Amino acid sequence: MLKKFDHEIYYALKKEVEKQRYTINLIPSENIVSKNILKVVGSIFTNKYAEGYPGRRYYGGCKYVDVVEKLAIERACKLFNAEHANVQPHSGSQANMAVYFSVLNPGDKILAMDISSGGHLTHGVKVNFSGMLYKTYFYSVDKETELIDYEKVREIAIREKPKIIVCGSSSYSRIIDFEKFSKIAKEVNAYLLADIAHIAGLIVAKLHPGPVNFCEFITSTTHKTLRGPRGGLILCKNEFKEKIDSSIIPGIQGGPLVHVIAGKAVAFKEAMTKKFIRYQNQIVKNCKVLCEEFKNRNYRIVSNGTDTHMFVIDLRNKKITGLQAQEILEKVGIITNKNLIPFDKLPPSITSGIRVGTPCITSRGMKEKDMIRIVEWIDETLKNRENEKMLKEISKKIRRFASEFPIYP
Ligand code: DSN
Repeated sequence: MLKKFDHEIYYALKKEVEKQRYTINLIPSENIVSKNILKVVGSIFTNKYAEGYPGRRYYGGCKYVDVVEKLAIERACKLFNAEHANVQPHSGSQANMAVYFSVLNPGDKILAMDISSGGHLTHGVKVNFSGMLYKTYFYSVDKETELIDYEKVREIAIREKPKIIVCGSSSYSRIIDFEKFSKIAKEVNAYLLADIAHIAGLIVAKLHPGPVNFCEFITSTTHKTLRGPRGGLILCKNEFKEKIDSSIIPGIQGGPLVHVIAGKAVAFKEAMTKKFIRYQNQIVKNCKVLCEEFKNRNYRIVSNGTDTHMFVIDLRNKKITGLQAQEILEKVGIITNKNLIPFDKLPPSITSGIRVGTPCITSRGMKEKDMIRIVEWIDETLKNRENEKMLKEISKKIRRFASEFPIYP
């Protein structure tokens, strides 16, 4: 029994379960997996080594592992209408690394969105391998509209001639026009990589246009809107199949996490159901209400709205930093993450904003009317942040409210 053998880990797990049950999680990159996914990810597939690919492994005993990985590949291709899928990346970062390693040489140029506009560490940030190995150039959102300025992207692409252009983001809340990116990439003879980690579920539900017809490479995580286990995924055209597969192994990974691949396969199957499509629609409906409610209470939303599952709130007019807001909200049981706003003057460790989203709370069954209450509590908390008594009251209400929604959907 874990409780007896390792009480410290048992205790942390018990407290994490309580925390997930009694709090409201607005982190847009997190979600809640189904019991079926939990079951396979916690299964004895974790015991198995399976370096290689189905039918060509470096280990014996891979008969059932092959079944699992083949199913995961077939389902991923069907779900996204892709020619080839590699389901082995341990994370989104590994997926991006494998794409770069498959077609770039050290010193080649990458053009991607800058981090304060919504880009990701692996999109060429200096402190990341992608910024260390490659020459990186960034496009930003427009200062006024805070939308991607495709003309500017084109200008930089023509000037710098990158070998790859990356589109996709961690905090851009608007539709990304993959077709426009594709035209720019073709004009400068660059590869196009769409990192759809955040919006993969929305793409499946056709709530966001899909990139398959426009990009050589697509990377994703499987645990955000897609609601699978923590992991990565690469989709590509058949012509890049060998390059991508050998980029993962032997290039950058060893043994695949078979238990996680099994979880991915189940998640892809779940994503083919009508229930999943309804869920995605509800995510977006909830997010719009959440966003409008913040606007009604005089919060400035980056780009003035959202088309997706998330948005970033600029807190400067509330005289509070992202870090302070994150901490005070956590105190009452609302989990968010501090986030840079475009052209932020504060560092990433402090930030002027917070990022919020609805995948997790929608998985728990919360609806539009619940969004209104959540914004009310956030607003009351930030306004009364010095008032301990008031914070305790709010915290009790949130605990009672959250406990009504299941954490095992
Ligand atoms: N950590 C992810 C997110 O929160 O968006 C990106 O890697």
